[in-house]
Amino acid sequence: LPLFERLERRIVDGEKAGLDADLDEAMQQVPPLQIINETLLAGMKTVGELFGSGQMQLPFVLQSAETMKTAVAHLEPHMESTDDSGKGRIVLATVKGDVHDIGKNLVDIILSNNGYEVVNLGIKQPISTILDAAVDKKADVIGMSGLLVKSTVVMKENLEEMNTRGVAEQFPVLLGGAALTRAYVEHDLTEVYEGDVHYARDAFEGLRLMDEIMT
Ligand code: B1M
Repeated sequence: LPLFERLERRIVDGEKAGLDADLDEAMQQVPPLQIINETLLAGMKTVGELFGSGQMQLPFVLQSAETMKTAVAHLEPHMESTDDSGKGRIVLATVKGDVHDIGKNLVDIILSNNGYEVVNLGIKQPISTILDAAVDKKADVIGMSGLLVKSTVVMKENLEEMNTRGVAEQFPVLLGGAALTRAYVEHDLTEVYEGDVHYARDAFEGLRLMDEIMT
């Protein structure tokens, strides 16, 4: 297979052997972020489709996810980044009950490389932990990620909890993840939350929204 097709295939097959060499070769041709966006994410999309249609079993999905993480870790040091981290601070987490973190970690990388300080709390985080960290670290924004349909409900509950605690004015919220839709966030959740809530389709929209919120 040609290089970029081979790389995409490696994600689908969860094949780490030879991955680094292929990534190094790819970086001779295009920037690391483009490899992620155009090649590796295409592989993850296929994995999602195969899993969704019952053609791929969970352990293999996990292998693909691990391969994706290895690839991103290999590319990350080669990405362009600004030196400072003074544009603002975001506390970032995958919500309670949800283990998906590849997208969240991409958001972390993109924001960190573009002047933001990211406090990444990891996966399955209850709102109490997220809020404790946001207060403790004096966060400007709270970012929540979730890929399960049930996570969209958890996000709604989290926003209600923030209303109850009276911190909605203090914390604008950035939401992302495959199960969310723009309409759900910008219509339904905007009605729920007493502060500002924003939907990011991908990590780059996340960055654009952070820039907007912080100005
Ligand atoms: Co799961 N999984 N999974 N899974 N998994 C999905 C989400 C699913 C859609 C697959 C399918 O059925 N087609 C489905 C959900 C269905 C639903 O809810 N209706 C599903 C399921 C069912 C499950 C389990 C329940 C399976 C089981 O146990 N029977 C289980 C859930 C466990 C749990 O969470 N409690 C499970 C487990 C797993 C693995 C562990 C095997 C693995 C995750 C490994 C990991 O993340 N460390 C996994 C994977 C890999 C997937 C798919 C195939 C790929 C997800 C991914 O990483 N995509 C996924 C299929 C799909 O999404 N269509 C699927 C790439 C990633 C870059 O995209 O995270 O969307 P994404 O991030 C994007 C944007 O959404 C955005 O930016 C990123 C791109 O720039 N974004 C943000 C994300 N967060 C953001 C936050 C922001 C801003 C932007 O600001 C804060």
